[in-house]
Amino acid sequence: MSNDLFQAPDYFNMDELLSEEHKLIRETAREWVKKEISPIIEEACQQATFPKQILGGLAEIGAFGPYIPEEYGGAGLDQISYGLIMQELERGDSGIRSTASVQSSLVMYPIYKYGNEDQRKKYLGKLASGELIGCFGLTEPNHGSNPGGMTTNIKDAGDHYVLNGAKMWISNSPFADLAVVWAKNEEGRIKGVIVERGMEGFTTPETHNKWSLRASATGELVFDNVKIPKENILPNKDGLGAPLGCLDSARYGIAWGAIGAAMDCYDTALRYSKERIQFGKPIAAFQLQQKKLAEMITEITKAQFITLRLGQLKNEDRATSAQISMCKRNNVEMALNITRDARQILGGMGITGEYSIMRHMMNLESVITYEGTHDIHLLITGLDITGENAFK
Ligand code: TGC
Ligand code: FAD
Repeated sequence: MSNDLFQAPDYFNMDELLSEEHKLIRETAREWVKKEISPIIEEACQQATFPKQILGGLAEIGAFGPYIPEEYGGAGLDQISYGLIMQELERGDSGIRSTASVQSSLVMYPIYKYGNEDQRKKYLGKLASGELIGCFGLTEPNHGSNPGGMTTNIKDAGDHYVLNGAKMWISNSPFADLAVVWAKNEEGRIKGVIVERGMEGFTTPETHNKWSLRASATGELVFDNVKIPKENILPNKDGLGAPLGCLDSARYGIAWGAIGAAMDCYDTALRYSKERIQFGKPIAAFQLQQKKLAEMITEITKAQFITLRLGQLKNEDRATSAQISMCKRNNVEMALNITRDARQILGGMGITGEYSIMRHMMNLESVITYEGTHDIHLLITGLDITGENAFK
């Protein structure tokens, strides 16, 4: 993938609906991905290592907290700009987008939204610059889709709290400087807790042998009587709605990101189909391959438009959680289907690391599960349209 020839499809001239600023931001991210991600990503995935050297670059292109106000170190951009950055990063690799999603929507967002002024000042600038990297601990070994059942807990010990429990499947945990962790207090209310690396009793073992998101570090968060200063509790919101509010923001970014992965696979397959000759013709000339390509661009185009509309609604603070769920669900499935068809168009070459398709396919198997599984998002839509809760 060192020779990155990517050309973004825009079949319905969506660019005409974007501002000059949006296009500039997207171009900056696109060029950065071509220069800094494409040449290294295959090796990073094969080695299953997160390329930490890119963290400074991610900060420079504004990928950490794009929509966080400038006074706190963010880029002060709108939601569509945020989405376009996520699209370009995931065009490179879902693991790179994951790192930026977690930092922005799952660490900076809760500190900005639910934290006090001291917490904002202490952490947000350093998170925006990449000096600090964060992670988000919601999922537990026995509570994935049902985070409300969590058992991680804090107990009031006078001048501090004591945190016990464990989180699992946490992106960035093995190297994060801090974790925004969700834990129940003695009244059973869910609170946000900022846990810093180095606190006694806090460890972050890495999860190995993943076949997916290999360029993203995943691990656990283990709390064994960790002493938490009272000023590390996020004071301005509690209950399950607090972490779920963060997920709305991250799921929205993922909806854009999945389009990036799909665009990369479509572009690769289209180019390959024009160059690969079988039976004396480019395979692009055969109807069966055209069907795949035509359906891919149709699905990408539909996804681009619901996602742009979602971004407009989000800019106006009118996007509902259910709309975000529908968009995340639709786009990730769309992208995964495209990876499978694109892989077939490349024949045997499609399984090699010479091309990005198989890597995107494997990554998207996590993306369709994290931030709410495909089933959970369907049930959210079901609940929204019928009023009937089919979760429990
Ligand atoms: P339920 O009773 O429906 O709701 C509890 C409270 O939360 C409120 N709420 C929301 N608030 C904001 N945004 C949303 N999307 C919300 N959905 C619900 C709700 O109004 C209620 O508020 P209140 O004030 O009445 O208490 O909760 P439930 O226990 O029935 O669960 C509902 C369900 C299943 C939809 C939810 O728990 C869920 O979404 N489960 C999926 C879990 C999940 O998505 N985990 C993701 C972990 S983080 C991650 O995967 C990061 S990957 C990052 C990367 O690498 O990119
Ligand atoms: P389960 O909840 O056990 O679900 C198993 C199956 O049962 C799924 O198919 C699900 O759809 C289905 N199911 C569950 N409940 C119902 C129901 N009511 N009705 C019908 N079907 C149901 N979490 C974090 O907190 N922070 C992170 O940074 C993070 N990063 C991740 C990175 C990776 C690579 C992965 C794989 C996961 C990550 N997660 C993270 C965890 C992720 O959010 C969970 O894996 C996800 O929410 C699903 O939980 P689970 O794996 O426990 O599956």
